[in-house]
Amino acid sequence: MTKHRKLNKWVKECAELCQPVKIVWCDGSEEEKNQLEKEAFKTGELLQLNRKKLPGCVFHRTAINDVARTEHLTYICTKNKRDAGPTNNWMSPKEGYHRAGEIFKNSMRGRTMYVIPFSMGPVGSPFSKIGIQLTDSIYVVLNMRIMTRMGKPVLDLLEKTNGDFTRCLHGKADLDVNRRLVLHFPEDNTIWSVGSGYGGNALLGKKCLSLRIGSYLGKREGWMAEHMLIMGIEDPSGYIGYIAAAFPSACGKTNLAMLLPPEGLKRKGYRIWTVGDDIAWMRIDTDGKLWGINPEYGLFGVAPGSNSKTNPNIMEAIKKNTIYTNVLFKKDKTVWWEGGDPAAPDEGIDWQGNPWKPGQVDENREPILGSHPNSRFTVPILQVPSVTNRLEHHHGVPISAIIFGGSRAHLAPLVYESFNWQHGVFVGATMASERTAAQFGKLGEVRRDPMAMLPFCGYNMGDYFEHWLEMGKKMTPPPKIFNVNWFRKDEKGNFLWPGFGENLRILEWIISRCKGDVDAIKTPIGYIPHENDIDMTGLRIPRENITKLLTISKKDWKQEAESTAEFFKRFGGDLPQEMWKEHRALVKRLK
Ligand code: OXD
Ligand code: MN
Repeated sequence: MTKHRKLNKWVKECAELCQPVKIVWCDGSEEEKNQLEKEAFKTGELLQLNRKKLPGCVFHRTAINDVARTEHLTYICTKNKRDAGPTNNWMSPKEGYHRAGEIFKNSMRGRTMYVIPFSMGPVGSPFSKIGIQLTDSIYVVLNMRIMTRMGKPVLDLLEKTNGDFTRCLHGKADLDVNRRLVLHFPEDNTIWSVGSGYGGNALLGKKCLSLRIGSYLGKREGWMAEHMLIMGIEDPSGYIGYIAAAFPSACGKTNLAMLLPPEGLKRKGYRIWTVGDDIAWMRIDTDGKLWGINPEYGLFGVAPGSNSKTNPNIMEAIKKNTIYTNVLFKKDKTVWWEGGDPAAPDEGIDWQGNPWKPGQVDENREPILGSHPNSRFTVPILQVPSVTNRLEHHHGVPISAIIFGGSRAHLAPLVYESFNWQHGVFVGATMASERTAAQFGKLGEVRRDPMAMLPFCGYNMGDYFEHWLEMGKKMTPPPKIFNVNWFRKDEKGNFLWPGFGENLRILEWIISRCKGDVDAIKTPIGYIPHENDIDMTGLRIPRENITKLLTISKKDWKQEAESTAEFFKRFGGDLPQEMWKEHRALVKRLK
């Protein structure tokens, strides 16, 4: 119970629909956590991991058909279809409430409904938003406890201000993919997710609130909710420049956000400060500049491929108080995943709960994986050694540069800078990645993912580009916008750039550009660095690699311009004219 009348009424309505045996208001305390874990150990929802080697860590397996976000079951429910735009699935609010309501009906019989008050962003900051999630999953409560600021202080604040909140109703129902829906009602500030226990579908503060509802609120209230990491780059003088960077899912945002400076730059005094690895909320402050916060409080990262070389900071962070999902369970009650360290154990229980040994193959002679490719760890961001000390700062950090990136084997140079904000918005709107062997579909096929927001924009993407353009006009001055491509290959198919910590060399150039310390070469697509301006201290790669990495083929870019025109046509009259203007200007420069 709460003094907040609207909240009480809504919880009551949801309970009438779902019929739980009991309602528990979560306070976020340590005792509550222990109690929930104990219950979940009893039912097998969670397994206790080795208390000595992984103190405070627990293990969870999702249902086998419930291991990733289900974009085809994710909808934006607005009165007018036009407002969801051509890139979102749409349903009318009436149909949405009806269809999901049928699945929610009586779905919590015999279960407890937990009420989770949570704040995205520091509690009480004018940048933050409060949500209340109702759920019948202990796993979800424990994850929300890490991923958000959760519990009594949030409820107290909501009561004190009698404020509004995002209504987030979640239920596992029967975890049947045919009875699963993830619905967003931006006009009602409401999210209904039913039939999935997977993080991206079930932790409603993350993609659903912070990006889909957040982007809608951002448009309405004049700020930006973006699928971006935020990091600070401290140079030897002690100056910290902050960047926000958008990459499509699975392009290494988590690794970049907490990279370890390579030896040569570390010795000079460079340091990285991690603000966030997935989501940025950015506003114009009283100084006319763009400031950003990470609304989350934890990381929900992909385990496979994480090891002490690719991301030493995360390996340190996940040694305690971490929830592991769908990884390999080892005999000594620790965990392992493909591409983890050390090498594969002799045996274990795989993510599906079957006995596992390395080298086993299935009936198609494909290796049987110990961990699911989308297996995850949930860890408090405060455990990351490189975490910023400004996490609780109510205004966040000043953003000097915005970076877009994708994975292009041949087209895009290692880095280029847009001519101005409007051109930068065009660069973001045409962002793309090529499919790798790990993805379903034709190899090398280009997938457009504007600002890495394609699955996460809660309204018409044409209006979203318009909003970006409007924001640019209000800032004095707006941040510079860059594009990076760590994934360029030579004729033989070898990567030209080592990536990982070495990416700092490019971030260093970007910050230098923002400070006005270096000039650059003008090309038809934007400004690129003089080769000598990239700090190569301690990195030995052939000089010709750098030349190749910065080459711009007019022929390839003309082809790219044709492909972006095709993409733009999907938006019809909803696309701002400025985007076509930038397109025409690019084609002209390429002549
Ligand atoms: C994520 C995603 O899980 O982008 O962060 O899919
Ligand atoms: Mn993401």
